[in-house]
Amino acid sequence: MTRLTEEAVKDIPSKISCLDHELEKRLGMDLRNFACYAMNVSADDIDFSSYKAAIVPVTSGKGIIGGFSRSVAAAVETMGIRSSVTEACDVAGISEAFSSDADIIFMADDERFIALNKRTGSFSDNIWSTAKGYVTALKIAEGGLEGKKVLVIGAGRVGTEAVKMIMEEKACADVTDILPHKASALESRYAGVKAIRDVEQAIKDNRLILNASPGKIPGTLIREGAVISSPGVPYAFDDEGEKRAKVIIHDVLSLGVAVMTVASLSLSLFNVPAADVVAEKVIP
Ligand code: 2YH
Repeated sequence: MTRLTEEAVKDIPSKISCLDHELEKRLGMDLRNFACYAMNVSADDIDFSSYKAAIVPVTSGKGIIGGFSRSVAAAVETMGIRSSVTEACDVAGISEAFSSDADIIFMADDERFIALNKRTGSFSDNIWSTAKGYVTALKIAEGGLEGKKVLVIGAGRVGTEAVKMIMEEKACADVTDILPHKASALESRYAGVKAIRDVEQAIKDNRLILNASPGKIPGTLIREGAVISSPGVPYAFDDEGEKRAKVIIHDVLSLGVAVMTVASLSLSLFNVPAADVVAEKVIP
């Protein structure tokens, strides 16, 4: 799984308002409205200002990513929720957050990134939320996915969740991965999914692309007018690709954080499963 770097997140707090403008321009809604749309709730039904969030830095595994917690806080603030980073890390940080007036507690190690809602006891997961955000972005940018074919590049955890969500949109998916057995596993599990070996040809053939891989995609492969939703980090596209594509939706962290924030507020009955922990989506 791709681990974010200090370099990748360093500009997030200062550039977060640009993301709002970009989303307005590309999808016709700001980050908060987009996240609510993705979760099928109305922004008017949530009193964002009544919530507080705490972000707990976690030192386990490969340790703290400089600027990560501050960047999560900046994204959550953009949603209209007051946010702060706890002084302490790890268990001490969780206990600090629990004994403060924070309602939502964000924390990430190398495997999981969750938002725990103290009021409801439910939590949302970044992988599921990222997939939800980018499939929704593709759907809005394309004006619906029903009956269409999407090329999913990368059959990791985000790509796998995205494939399931694309199926739920009554679309079909061609899937490719640098490890072909991962794409084949999805093909045998879901009707409407086809594993593709030749990634270059697949990019040439498909106008709708969800890129959930860390690889670079040469612009010469991109079809004129392609609609691309790309959670993959680092950014995959060059000038030629940007010129050819009708739209490329990409962001390092905030889009997924926005969806997981709304998910943590709107899921009182169900926890969002981590990809590959639970086979079926449990949200009705
Ligand atoms: O970037 C990651 C992992 N790849 C999980 C992401 C799930 N989509 N984790 C961030 C680690 C943050 C670190 N522990 C910190 O600074 O608190």
